[in-house]
Amino acid sequence: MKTSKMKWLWENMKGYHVIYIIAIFGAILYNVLQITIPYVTQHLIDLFLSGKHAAENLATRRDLFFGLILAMVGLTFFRTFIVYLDCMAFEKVSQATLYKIRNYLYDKIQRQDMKFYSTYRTGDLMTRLTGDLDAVRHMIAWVVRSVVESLALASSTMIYFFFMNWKLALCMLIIAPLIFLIIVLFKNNVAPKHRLLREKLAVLNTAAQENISGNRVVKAFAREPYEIEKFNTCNKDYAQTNKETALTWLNYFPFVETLANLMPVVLLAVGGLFLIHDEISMGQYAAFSGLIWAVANPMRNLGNIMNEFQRFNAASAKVMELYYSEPEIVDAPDAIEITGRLQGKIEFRNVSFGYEDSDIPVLHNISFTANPGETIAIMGETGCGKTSLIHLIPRFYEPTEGEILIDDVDIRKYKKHELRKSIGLATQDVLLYSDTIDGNIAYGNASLSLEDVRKYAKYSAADDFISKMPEGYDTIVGERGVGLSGGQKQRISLARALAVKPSILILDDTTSAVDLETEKIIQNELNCLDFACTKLIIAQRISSTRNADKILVLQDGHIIEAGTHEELIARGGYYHDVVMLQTGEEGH
Ligand code: DGT
Ligand code: MG
Repeated sequence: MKTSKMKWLWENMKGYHVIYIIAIFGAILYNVLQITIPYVTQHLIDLFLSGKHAAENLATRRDLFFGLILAMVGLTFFRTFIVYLDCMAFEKVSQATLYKIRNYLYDKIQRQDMKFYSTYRTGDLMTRLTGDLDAVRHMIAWVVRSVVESLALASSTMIYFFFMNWKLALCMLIIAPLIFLIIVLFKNNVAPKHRLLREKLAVLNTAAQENISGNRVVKAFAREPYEIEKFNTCNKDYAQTNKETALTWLNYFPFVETLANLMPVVLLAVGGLFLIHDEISMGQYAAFSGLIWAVANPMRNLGNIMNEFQRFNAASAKVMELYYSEPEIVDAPDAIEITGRLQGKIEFRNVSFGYEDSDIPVLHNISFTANPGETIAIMGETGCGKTSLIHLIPRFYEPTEGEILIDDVDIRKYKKHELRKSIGLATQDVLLYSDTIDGNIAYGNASLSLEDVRKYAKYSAADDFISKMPEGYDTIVGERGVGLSGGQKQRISLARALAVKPSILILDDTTSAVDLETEKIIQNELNCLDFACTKLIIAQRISSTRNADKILVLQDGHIIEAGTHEELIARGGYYHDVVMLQTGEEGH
């Protein structure tokens, strides 16, 4: 990562730089104001209480006496007011930055390739969007402010001390280097712990997320006790790491505390001697003593600040990784717009493919052509590469060799977004959103009227069962389509794919869970759609492939047979055997 974390943060605070700098100056101001009270006190003491002319001054300069007291009260109010405004400013900037980064990250995630989603686990991504980002916000709102406060308070006090008596001030500073040394040692020790803690949180979130999404499997296998135990282990692990991280400071704290507590001792010893020798006045001694906390406390606070800083360090590294991640499949600089509707001609030319994270090739030298309006059926045993093949068309993945052309143009030359809009895809693993059925069908085309939604539902033989539901198209389906049968979900997913009026319709085992009767209805409907499209249909049933213009049989990533139903039966190969098997068993 090229950009440093603080620079990255600063860049993301764009639009709020001025207010943030004002807020920082505000923090300096209200801390410097802290020392005005002891300053006034010092004068009060020297002039009116313990000085040589105290009694006389009290009698003759009463207005100054009250003036100084009034100034003290006024300054206190003024300071509180600034503190208030300052807190608001820090909060505002941090929230606004958080909002901006979170939106940006979400956007980034949306635009990633399929590979990204198999690399990052959902729980980890959620941690980045929540806990990690909060640590980043905390940096803006609290850590920076605390550093400024501590520095402003300690340094303005030290300046004041130096002005009163530089020798005494120097004596008090002797302790500072030792405290800094301890803080550096602490930092080196705690930094890896924060990184580990952050990892454990992601593991914990992943465990919770996977378990909640997979609740049906857990219940089906009665694995609740196992899952509870598994989560418990993660939770314990996280709690333990959290405790260890928090307790790290305790190893250093006694030394810092002892050193900080030595300050008043130095003041008492050296300051006392100076007082006896009239090097400082009683008022000055009182000022030293009244302000010693303003040097000691920031030093005590350094541990806390360092802790939070390391938390930010670990979290921001994760956030920035996502922030700067780029999809690998991008538009070419001269990518062409798809102006009208695509004809829908698909051509695979010697396409080979393998997933990056595995060495096993999945597709070998695939070549075929689907002419506009044709139906191509793809068949083959499970794991032979059917889904992988169709995922190359919307450029979810890039072929390792060969090229894919749509309307005689290499798909890499199209704008990715537009290419995908021309394709209607009903995936094998149906996912419906927690929305109404109407909303789910119109997902790719939000401007669709209910009438049109119904039309597409009719094409996919879904209108009947949807209309029978008490709330019809307004029925809200649960997360991932809970509340619907497998076949019902498939039909809604088919309607969704049709609703974008694609030039290319891809159905990945979309009718596998519907009964033969309904499947037949769907096939008839697909033949009389009110728009032209090329169809690629992955199916295992002969009833789905029979009427295709071409059937491709895939085996271990190779096309082993290609032709029409009749041609392939005549060939007596794999397809022939499947036909025999299915018609024999199904009695057709
Ligand atoms: P199906 O749906 O069970 O009938 O099988 P197909 O033909 O759709 O198989 P497909 O294309 O999903 O998988 C082909 C091979 O590729 C199989 O060995 C599993 C592997 N594979 C699938 N998806 C991924 C992936 O995301 N990453 C890796 N590394 N391998 C994958
Ligand atoms: Mg598949």
